[in-house]
Amino acid sequence: MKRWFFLILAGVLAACSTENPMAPSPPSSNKPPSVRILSPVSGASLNGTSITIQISASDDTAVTRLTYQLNDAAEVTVPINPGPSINTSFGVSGLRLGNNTIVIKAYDSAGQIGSASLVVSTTTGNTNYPIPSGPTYYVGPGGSNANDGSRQRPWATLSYAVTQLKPGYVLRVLDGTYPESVQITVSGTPDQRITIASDTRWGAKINAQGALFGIDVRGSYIDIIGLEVTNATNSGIISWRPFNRFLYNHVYNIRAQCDTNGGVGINLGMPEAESSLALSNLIHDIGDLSAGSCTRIHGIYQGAPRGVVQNNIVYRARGFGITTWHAATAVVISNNLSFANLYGGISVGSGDNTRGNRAENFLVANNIVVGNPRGISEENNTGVNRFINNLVWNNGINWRLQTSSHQGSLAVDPGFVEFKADGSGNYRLSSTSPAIDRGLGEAAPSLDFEAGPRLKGVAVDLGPFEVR
Ligand SMILES: [Ca+2]
Ligand SMILES: [Ca+2]
Repeated sequence: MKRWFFLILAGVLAACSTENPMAPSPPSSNKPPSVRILSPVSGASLNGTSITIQISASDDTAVTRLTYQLNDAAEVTVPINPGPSINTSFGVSGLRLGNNTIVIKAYDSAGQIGSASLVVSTTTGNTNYPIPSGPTYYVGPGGSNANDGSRQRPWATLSYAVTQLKPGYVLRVLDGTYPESVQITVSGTPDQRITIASDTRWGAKINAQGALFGIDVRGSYIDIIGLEVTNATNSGIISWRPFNRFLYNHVYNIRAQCDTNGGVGINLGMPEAESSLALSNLIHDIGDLSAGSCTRIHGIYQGAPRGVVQNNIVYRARGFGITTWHAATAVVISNNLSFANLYGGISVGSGDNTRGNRAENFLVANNIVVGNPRGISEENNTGVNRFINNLVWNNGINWRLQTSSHQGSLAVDPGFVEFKADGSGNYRLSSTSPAIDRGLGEAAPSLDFEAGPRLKGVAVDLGPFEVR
């Protein structure tokens, strides 16, 4: 049995190995190298965003260079000692959700190429999200701002790297700690957004070291993806301009004071910051909890028209988990989980408004709001809003609406795998949860908190995780 297994395996590997038909005609005595991928097997499925690949390569003279290409990105050179026979393993990171194609090439001194390829798929692990393609640059620990920004020669600081970005560019932030407050003044365009993405989810850690802001976005059409942000004293992330998006980030330990400035985890509170998106972020411990509640310190703050707040997990803010104020109107707040905040779970309101509008035409749906003094409320200047299919449970008062009514609400235990108020629980829905398939499709984004499909089963689930 072992023998036929290895024969089949050898056949598969041979089928994956191809010679480059475009190579110049060599002397007949000099043949191209050959490459075999020893692991993983093609078609492998894995969690996470990086893998180790083991290969062997050989040549009749010597293999002089080895490279890999991930999903048609630029070739990356793998360090080797040239020789007729190479056995080595190397890491490939930055895998995207779903299928990834990796092509490995071995060169000989005549420039002839042998190659092999494999396809691996990543599942809905905790570290996945899609990163767009485009001209891609890198910043990483041990880099230098005198480098060219390639993966092999990354820049050193985010503050420098962001000044090099143009519309359509992607900046990948390699895993490590960045003791910086990063201000972004460049802008993308509607068709050519600028992306700043951690190479793996939460692997790139921005420590603001007591500065007001961790990430301070003064441009437009900017996407911030997958970063950890801590130790700001006003806002972890703040956006001053319209059309910015904040996805899959982890913002916590924001040491805001309960003064007139207050503080926020993700601050989209400026009346000019319209049409901004906060999706699938984890936000917690905003303000000094031991000092009690404060209505100026929140998890996510929307202050402009047409914002979207979806799939976020927010807990332990001194004020509201999610709140709107200033010129907020026609905001969508859906599929969030907000718990254990010191003032309230989700509030819809406007005030101090320079644009003359009020909080109306909101869609607040599919949220789970648990264990706050107030569950879901309307505050100050509000009109008619839609509150549909929300689950509110164990709040001091579940509902406090003033100009709207709610439909399809549940007031039952959501049936998490494990609820803990300190954030150490597992907030996926258990198989018997009443929140499964209870969501309004109109309000749901296309992906869930883990960048898995938002719709499974007959309808979307409530809260940030789609479980079945
Ligand atoms: Ca050769
Ligand atoms: Ca479902």
